[in-house]
Amino acid sequence: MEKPMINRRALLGASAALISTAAWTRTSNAGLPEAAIMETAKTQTPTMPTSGPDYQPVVTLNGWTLPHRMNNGVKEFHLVAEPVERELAEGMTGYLWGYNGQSTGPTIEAVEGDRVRIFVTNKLPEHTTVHWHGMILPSGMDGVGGLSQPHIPSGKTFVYEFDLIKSGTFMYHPHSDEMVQMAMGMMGMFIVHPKDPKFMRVDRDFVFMLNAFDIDPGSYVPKIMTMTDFNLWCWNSRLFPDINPLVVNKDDRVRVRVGNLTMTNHPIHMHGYDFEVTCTDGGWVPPEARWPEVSIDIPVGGMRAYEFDAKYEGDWAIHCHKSHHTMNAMGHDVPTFIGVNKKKLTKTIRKIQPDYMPMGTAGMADMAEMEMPLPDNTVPMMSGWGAHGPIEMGGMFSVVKVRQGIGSNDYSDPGWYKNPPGTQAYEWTGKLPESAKAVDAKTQISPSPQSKI
Ligand SMILES: [Cu+2]
Repeated sequence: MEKPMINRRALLGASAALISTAAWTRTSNAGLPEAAIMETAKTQTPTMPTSGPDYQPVVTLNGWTLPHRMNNGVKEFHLVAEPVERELAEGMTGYLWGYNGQSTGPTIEAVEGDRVRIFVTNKLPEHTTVHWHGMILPSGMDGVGGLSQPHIPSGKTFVYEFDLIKSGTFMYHPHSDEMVQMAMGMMGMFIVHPKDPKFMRVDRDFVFMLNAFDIDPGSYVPKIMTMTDFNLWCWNSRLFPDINPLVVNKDDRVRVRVGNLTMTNHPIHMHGYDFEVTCTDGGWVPPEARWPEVSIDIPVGGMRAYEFDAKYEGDWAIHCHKSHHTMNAMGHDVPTFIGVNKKKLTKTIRKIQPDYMPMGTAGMADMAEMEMPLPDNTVPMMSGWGAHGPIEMGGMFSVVKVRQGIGSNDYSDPGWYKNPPGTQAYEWTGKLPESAKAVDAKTQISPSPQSKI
C-alpha cells in the first residue's frame, strides 16, 4: 500500500481538488478537508465512485454519503460532531446531536484495500470519540475514549487513519458518554465495497439505521435517561409516513442493509418476498450457510443485510414487527377502552368541552382518520394515507415499490401501485364477479402435505 506523505503542503495541495464545492462550508483549520453539510432529510441519490474500483453505491434512506477527497492515495473524510436540528417527520423537529448537519450521520463509503483518514471535529459542548463498529483496525484507532485514545475535547479535531482490510457493512458511533450521545442521535453507517466489482454485486443497495428517541409531545430534546420506553422508533432519525420508499426496478437484485443501535431488537419484516441474510457486521455469509426468511431479527449492536430478486411488482410493506414500533409518540399509560360504553360519559364531558371525542371503544383505528388537536412539534400516533385509505402506521414503516421500467439510477417515488384487475381483495356482494377465475376441482380437495404424514 502506498504510504502517504503527511505534510502541510500535501494537504493544502489536495484541498484545491475538492469533489464538489456545493454544500461545503469552510473550516478555520487549514489543511482539513472541508466539512460537507446536509441541509435536508430527503434521500440523496447515490454517489458514484470517482476513483479506484467500480462499485454499486448504496442509497441511504433519508440520508446521504459523505464526500471525500484523495490525498496521495488516501481517502480523506471530515466528520463534524455537532448539535443538529433534524426533521423527524413533517411537523416535527428534534434538537439532536449528530454529524455534518444531520442525525443520523452521513454514510461513509469506501473500498476494500483503501486507506482512510477520517478527521473528526468536535463541535459538541462535551468531549466525544468515534468507534468504528465491526472494523478490523489497530487498537489505537478503535475509538474507545480513555481505553484506546484520549477523548476528543470540545473544539478539537482528531484524526483516525487505518486500512480497510475487509469489505462489508459497519457502523460508527461515539464511545464517550455513550448513553447520552447515542440517545441524542449520534450514529452512522460505514460501507466498505468489495475490491472485486463483481463480488456480491447487486443492482440496488439500500442502507438504514434503526434508532429510537424519547421526546415528549410538544418538546424537542430527547430524554437521555430512557432505557426501554422510547416513543419514537426511527429509521435514520425519520418516522413514517416520511421515511422515503425503497424504489426498485422489477427483476433487480436488491440488498437491504439494516443496522441497529437502539436498546432493543427489531424483527424487520418485508411483505411479498422471501429472502436470505447475506451479510452481518462480521462479514459476508457464504451461500451454503444461508436460509430463507421473511422477517429478520436485527440484534442490538448488530447489522443484517438481506437480498432478494425483485420478481413481484407491487407496493410491499416493510416494517418492524413489534407493533408498538410502528406507532409514533403516544402515552404508554393510556387506558384500554375496548368494550367500554362511553356514551353517558361523553354526554357529560361535552357539556364542558363540546369537541370531546370518545376514543378507543372499538379499537384505535379512528385515531388515524381523525384530525386530532395535537401539541406543536408532534406527529400523530398513526398516520399515512395510501391509495385505499389510512395506512394506520407510524415509526418503523416504509414501502418497497417494485415497478417495471424504473431507470437504473432513479429512486423517485413512482406513486401507488395499481393492482391489475382481479388481483385485489374485494367486498362480497352475494355472487362471484366475472373476473373470478374458475379453480380446478381436484386442487380444492387435495389434502395438505401435513395430512399425509
Ligand atoms: Cu422494532
